Amino acid sequence: MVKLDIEGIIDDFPTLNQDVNGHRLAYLDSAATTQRPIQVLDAMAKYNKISNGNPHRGAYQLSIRATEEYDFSRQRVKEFINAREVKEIIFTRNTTESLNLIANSYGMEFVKEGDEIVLSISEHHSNILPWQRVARQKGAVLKYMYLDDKGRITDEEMDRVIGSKTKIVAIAHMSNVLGTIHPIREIVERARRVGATVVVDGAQAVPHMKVDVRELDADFYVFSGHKMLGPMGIGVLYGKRKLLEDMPPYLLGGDMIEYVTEQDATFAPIPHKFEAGTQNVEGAVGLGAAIEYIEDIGLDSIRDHEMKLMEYTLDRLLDIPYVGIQGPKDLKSKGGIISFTIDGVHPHDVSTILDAYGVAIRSGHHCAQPLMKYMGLPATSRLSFYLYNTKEDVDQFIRAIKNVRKWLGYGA
Ligand code: C6P
Repeated sequence: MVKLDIEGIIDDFPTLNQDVNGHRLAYLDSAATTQRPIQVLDAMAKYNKISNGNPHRGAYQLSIRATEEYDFSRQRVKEFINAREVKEIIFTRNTTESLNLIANSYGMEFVKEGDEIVLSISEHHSNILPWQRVARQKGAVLKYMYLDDKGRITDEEMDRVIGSKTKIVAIAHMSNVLGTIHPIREIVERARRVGATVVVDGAQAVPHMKVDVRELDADFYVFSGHKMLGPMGIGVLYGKRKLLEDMPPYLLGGDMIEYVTEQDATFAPIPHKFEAGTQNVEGAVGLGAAIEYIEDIGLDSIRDHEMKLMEYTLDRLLDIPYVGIQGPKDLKSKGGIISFTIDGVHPHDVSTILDAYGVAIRSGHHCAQPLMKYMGLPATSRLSFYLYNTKEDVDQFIRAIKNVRKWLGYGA
C-alpha cells in the first residue's frame, strides 16, 4: 500500500491550487462533491481522444474499444466493493437514480399493502421520496428509526421498528449531515430474521472507508462517482444477482432488450436489462481511474488521515463557546463530516462569511429536512474532509470561524 503523502497529493488536484477572494482555497465540502485528480481528468481526456464510440453497437474499432473500457470499469467497481459477479454492478447516473431504480422496480413489484418500509430519520431526500411514492401507491407504511442524543441508532431502536411486517429497510451507511456511520451489519441481521430486503445508500461511505458488500450482506448498495474523485453523471447500483434477475426493468429502450416484436419485448440479462440507452462511458472510465487512485493511496490511509483531521478540528471547535456540534463526537462511529451551528448566526451567513476567507463549506438542510425537523434546527453549517485536506485547511477554517460573529457586530 502506498503511504499517504499529502504534499504529493495536493499537486494532483488543479482546482485546489487557486486563490479565492484573495485567500488560498480551503475546500471543505467533499460531502457535496469531490475534486478530481489529473489522473482522472487525463483518463477521460484519453478516452475521448482515442476511444470514443457507442458501446455494444458497432463492429468497428472505436465501438469495440468503448465497450472494452466500459466493461473494464465495471470490473474495477466489482473488485472495489468485492461483489461476487460483474453482473451485479449496474451503472446509473448517481445515487439518486440508483435509489429510484430500486424503489420503482423492486419496490413497486414486491411491496404489498400493509407492508412496512423502514428508513432512518437521517436519510437524504433521495432515500426518502422514492419510498414515499412506493408506500403511497402500494398502501404500505413508512416507519422511521430515530437517533439517540449522540446521533446514533441504538439496538433498542432497531428492535422497536424492524418487525414482522418489515419488507424493506433503506438506510445510509454514513449520514451526510452528522457523519454517523450506521450499524449496517446489525440492521442486516435483524432484516434477515424477518425476511426483509436491505438497501444501503453508500454515497458518503464508499469514498472514505473499505466497503465489502459480501461482508455487509446488504441486498442493494448504491453510490455516486462524483463523491469519490470521479466525474458527475456516473453512479453505481450493486444488487444481489437473484434480486436483480427477478426485478422488472426500470427504463425501457435501446440496448436493454433481447427481442422486440410489434406488441411485446423480452429483455437482456443483467446488468444490461437496467442500462437502457447510450451510457456514460466517459464517466465510467473516470470512475475507474478514481478507484485506481483511491486504491493506490489505500482506504485505510484515507480513513486514518481524515480521523486525524477530525480530532484536530474537534479539539479546536469544542473550545469555542458559541459553537454547537450536532451528531456523534467520538471518532469511531463517525466519518469526516461535522455539522455545527454558531449562536446568533444563521448558517447561511456562516458559509457566506467563510467564503470571504477562501473557506468552502456548505450550509442548509443538506437535503435532509426530516432530520432538521427532528433536531429542531432550520439548517446547519457543515464541513467535510477528504484525502487532500490538510491541517492548514483546518487552521484557515478556525481563524475564519472566529471572525464570523465579529462580522455581525458581536463582541466575540
Ligand atoms: N449529498 C450533500 O451535500 P447524488 O446527488 O445522487 O449524487 O447523491 C445524493 C445523495 C444520496 N445520499 C446521500 C447520503 C448523500 O449525501 C447524497 C448527496 C450531497 O450532502 C448533495 S445534497
